[in-house]
Amino acid sequence: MSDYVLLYWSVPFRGQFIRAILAFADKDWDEPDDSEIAELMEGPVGRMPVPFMGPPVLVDKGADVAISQMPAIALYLGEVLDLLPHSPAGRALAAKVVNDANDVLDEMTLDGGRQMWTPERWTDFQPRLRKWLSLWEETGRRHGLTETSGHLLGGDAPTVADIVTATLWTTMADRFPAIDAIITDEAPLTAALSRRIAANPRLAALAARSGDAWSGGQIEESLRKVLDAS
Ligand SMILES: N[C@@H](CCC(=O)N[C@@H](CS)C(=O)NCC(=O)O)C(=O)O
Repeated sequence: MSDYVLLYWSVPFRGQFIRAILAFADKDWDEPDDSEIAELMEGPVGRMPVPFMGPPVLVDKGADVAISQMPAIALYLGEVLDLLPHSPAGRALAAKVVNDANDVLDEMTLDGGRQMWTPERWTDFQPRLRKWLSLWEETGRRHGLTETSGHLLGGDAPTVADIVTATLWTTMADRFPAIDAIITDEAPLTAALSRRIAANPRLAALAARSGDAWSGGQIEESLRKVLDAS
């Protein structure tokens, strides 16, 4: 029996960060079906493991802890699995990177599909996507990241900042060649770091079993349509 339960839809989107952190640390986890998550979400708040609006939710059974909000879960796991920088500033920067990654997902899905991608919207978004990538690149540069070595926030070992970075950019790059080209062009150090971290055998195995979809839903369909036409 696993120590953790992860409530997240069966797509490699926001919850994939949490899967990646658990996999990197060689932890097992169980995932209930999408229908069970939907039932829990729509049911009384009093029956939820933690009061939450949307998944991911992580239950750490051994510690009797349940947490929602992706960055809070990532930071919790970083703490208990020793995947955070050791200085207070480093820990805060790791939290910042995880929050940036969450913002990128929101922007890439136009806030969870409130609007659909059109060629005009995608063109208008390009400078902003490149700016996000340049933030990663500059962060790595300031911490000694090179094409072949180093970590996003420096240090000798990967932290949640590296795992989240790799998951964010490689999950998109593997599904959308046009986005892969933008990532490599704008942020070569980040792209190389992401590929190095994603080559970890447990992360590679997670990626291999994660299917071809990304966020799912109509918003992914609209993104694919725009990218295919570009
Ligand atoms: N800020 C939350 C966002 C959670 C969220 O938007 N979850 C999506 C899936 S990625 C969902 O299904 N939400 C359903 C809802 O909010 O009703 C987090 O970082 O975890």
